[in-house]
Order: sequence, then structure tokens, then C-alpha cells
Amino acid sequence: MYLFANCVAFFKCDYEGTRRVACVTSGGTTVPLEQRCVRYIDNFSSGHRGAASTEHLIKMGYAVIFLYRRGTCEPYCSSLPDDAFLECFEVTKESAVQVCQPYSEAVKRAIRDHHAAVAGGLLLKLPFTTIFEYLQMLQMIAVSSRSLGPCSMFYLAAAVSDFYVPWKSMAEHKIQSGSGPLDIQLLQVPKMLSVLRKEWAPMAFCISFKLETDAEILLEKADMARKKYGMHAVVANELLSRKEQVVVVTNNGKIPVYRDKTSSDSDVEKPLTKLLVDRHSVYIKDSNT
Ligand code: 9Z3
Repeated sequence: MYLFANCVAFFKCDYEGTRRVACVTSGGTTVPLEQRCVRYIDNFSSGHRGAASTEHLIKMGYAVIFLYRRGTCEPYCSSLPDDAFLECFEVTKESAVQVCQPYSEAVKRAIRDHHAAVAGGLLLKLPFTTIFEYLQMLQMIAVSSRSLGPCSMFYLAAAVSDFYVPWKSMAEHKIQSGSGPLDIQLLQVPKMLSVLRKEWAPMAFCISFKLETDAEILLEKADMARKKYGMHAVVANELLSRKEQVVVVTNNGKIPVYRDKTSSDSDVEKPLTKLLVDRHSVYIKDSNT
């Protein structure tokens, strides 16, 4: 309920039909194997794509709901060391705590940018862990975004579990290792992308991501997903090259997008989000005529 109220408030924030709002999903969902969960199956995603894309979208004027896996990358943190708290600060001779010199500028910039985005009502961060939490939160966000019509965008970069153990057939307590090989039946997670398109937010501009490790099948699978789930674009990426290039698959073609290799601090998310924002603009214009 708190989450729902938060989302509704975020969407109402003086946007009056002009502010564009993106829901960026990021990180991998988990599938618990026990009700009192000790073990779980995880989906790979560092969260870099979602966090970087969020920063670019905010720069381009969007307000972003960042639905992310707890513990994965968050916006404005990419230039910080992994263990930010312990490594960014030091204790002075007078026992005061201060930012370490090498990180000083990066930490100040991260804190300033993050604060500006949150205080300006441009960033709402909502964490999830399991596939169940993720789907419920996505539904709430989508339903409460309906009033924005075509101005809302779903940028679904999270790596979502394909298989799960239903709550009723899940062991209550920790599964005992002495009982021999583990035999668990996993059911297919219902594909919620078509429900998102048809019921939850039918006017929203929807982009999903397709990840494969075999380049041979990637583009075909991405185009199949686009048609099957009615996505406006599917971003196809291969695990090993995902930071260098992606292909945006739409109904009128496949557009490769590359990281600018001439600049060391550039990322593929910058040209990717630019292209998708341009497509979103055309979509909004067409929807209003
Ligand atoms: C992606 O393909 C993302 O681009 C990555 C980003 C997870 C590869 P990182 O977080 O990596 O920067 O380390 N996300 C979507 C993966 C996914 O689960 N897609 C489903 C599928 O491929 C469709 S919803 O079937």
C-alpha cells in the first residue's frame, strides 16, 4: 500500500501530461527454493545497464522509477569503489571522518547528482529481491502510470527468472543435504509482458531486452519476442559484447548501437537511450494525432 501511494504521488507530481516518466527495471530476480529461504536460484545482471540508462534518461528530462535488485548497481554510483562506505572515507588524526582524497571529487559529484535527482522528484528507487516481489511491484507501477498515457515508458532491462517453484510446493524449512540428490520441479514463470502491454499500461511505450549467449539466434529471438509480446522495441544483446554493442529491433528494422570507442568514459547506454527517447517522441506525437 505504501509503495502504491508512493508511485501514485510520484506520477501526480505536477507532471500534468507533459513530463515523461520511465520505469527502468534492473538487476536479476531470484527464485527461492525454500519458504524460509536459505537457497535460491539467481539470474545474472550487475545492474550496470539499468543504472547508467537511468542517469541518461534523467538528463534527457525524464522522471525515473528505478525498480532494481537489492545490492546491484544504482544510479550515480559507477565512479565509486565497490565497498563505498568502507573505502571512500578515512579517519583523521582528530578522529573525524572525511572522504579520502582520491575519491573526493567522485564522491561529492555522486552525492550531489543523486540528491538533485531525488529532491527534484526525478528519481524514485524501489528495491526487489524475488521474482514475486518484482512482478507485483511492476504491476503496481504500471497500473498507477496509466494516467500518463503515451508519456510513460517501460525500459525492462532486469534479468527476469524464467522458472520458479510455486509457494505451495516449496519446502518450508531448509532442504536437507543428507537426503541425496535434489529433485525439484520448476514451473514456467507466466510471461507478464503481454499483460503489461494489454492490461496494466496499454498506452505506454514498452521496451524489453533479449539476452543470449549464442549470437546466431539472438536477433531472431528478439524479433519473435517483439511480435509475441507487442513490444515497441526489443534491445538484443549478447552476454560478452553487451557493454560494447546492442541491436534495437523494431517493426521497421534492426538498428545496431555502439559504444563510442574514442572516449574512455563513454557507454553504450548513452546512444541507446538517445535512440529510444527519439522513438518515444515519435510515439507520443503519433498517439496525440
Ligand atoms: C538484459 O538483457 C540486460 O541488458 C543485461 C544487462 C541483464 C544483459 P548488466 O545488468 O547486464 O549491465 O550486467 N536484460 C534482459 C534479460 C532478460 O531476462 N530478458 C528476457 C529474455 O531474454 C526477456 S524479459 O528472455
